[in-house]
Amino acid sequence: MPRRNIKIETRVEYLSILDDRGRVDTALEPKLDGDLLLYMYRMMLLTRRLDERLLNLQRQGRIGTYAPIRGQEAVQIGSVVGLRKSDWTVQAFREPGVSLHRGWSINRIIKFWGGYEEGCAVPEGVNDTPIAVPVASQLPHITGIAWGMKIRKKDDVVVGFVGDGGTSEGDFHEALTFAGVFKVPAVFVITNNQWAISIPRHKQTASKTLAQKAVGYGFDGIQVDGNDVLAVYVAVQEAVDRARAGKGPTLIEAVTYRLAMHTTADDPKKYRSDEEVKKWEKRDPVPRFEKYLRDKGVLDDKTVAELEEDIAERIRKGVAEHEATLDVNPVECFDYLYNEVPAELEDQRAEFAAALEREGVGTGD
Ligand SMILES: Cc1ncc(C[n+]2csc(CCOP(=O)(O)OP(=O)(O)O)c2C)c(N)n1
Ligand SMILES: [Mg+2]
Repeated sequence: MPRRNIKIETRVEYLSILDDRGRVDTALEPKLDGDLLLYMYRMMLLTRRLDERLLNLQRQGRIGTYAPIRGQEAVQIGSVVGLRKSDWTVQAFREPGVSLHRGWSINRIIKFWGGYEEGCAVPEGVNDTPIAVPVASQLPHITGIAWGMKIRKKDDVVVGFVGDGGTSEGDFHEALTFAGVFKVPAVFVITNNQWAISIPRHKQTASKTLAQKAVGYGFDGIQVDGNDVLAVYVAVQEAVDRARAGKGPTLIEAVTYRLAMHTTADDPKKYRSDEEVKKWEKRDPVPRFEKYLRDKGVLDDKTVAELEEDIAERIRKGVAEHEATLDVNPVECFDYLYNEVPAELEDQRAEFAAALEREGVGTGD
């Protein structure tokens, strides 16, 4: 028979547990204890408040370019709170919620966005890779670290992140191909926030979902409501359990939205409508989860007020720690790229040094 259909076993599930108004589907509700639920909320709120503070610090000229994460808190916290300390996470550049949970200090996170090399260093004892700004360059690392775990016969797993735009890079294909062939204990989380700077999701790929790409690599993909922290938690934990049991990788597409600008160097009004943003604001993951916790009796006004106060204090301390340890001369940014600094850079260096002196900005010398 020259022509016949090849049967390909496949399915792409969609999972949502809380609806847009925070009402739970009790049949799907995970049985999590109150302390964990409260911790998840606290981390989502801390991530939100730190994001707001970083945006303000950039506007005040106190840090460099910043990539806000407003609206993406549930993907980050839901993906990592169930991990062991010995597991690994591999971040792109828009995952401060992951960093906070894994043990990066607020000071270190601010230092990263301030352009200080200390902010790039992973804290001692934390199994994370440094933040990856080149899009999708972190994906082969997810596969590589997971393969290493398999070779060493450990039952640790790797959870790694990539954006919707990152799925179009060659690194995505290479990492997922290899992960499927070697059945590595990896969970690839795509934060589909609908935009890659000004490129909308529908121009990124003609494929109906990003989750279905897993089929081509020989493993499972699932799409989850990325603004529902319970759905993210359940999908990732199921994938983690499979990976630990030697059943290989999973691709998870978390459908969410970047409510703010791509970075502080971007004006999203140039390429998307206010209506679109308003529609997604109604699905904001933080109040949705808060509503669920209040209905459950885990959270009340008093606890929220205490959490807000504690978070404000933590952030205040983090900013103060950062600003007390800026003993560097900003002019040094010209110094370490070339062995012999080109003449035009020497000129810029002198101009910059003179400007700093005029403005009365300390050089740390
Ligand atoms: C290899 C590479 N190409 C281009 C860029 C510039 N760039 C930074 S972020 C970005 C878009 C990424 O979109 P997505 O993967 O959806 O992540 P998001 O920004 O939405 O978090 C681009 C093109 C880069 N950092 N690295
Ligand atoms: Mg994106």
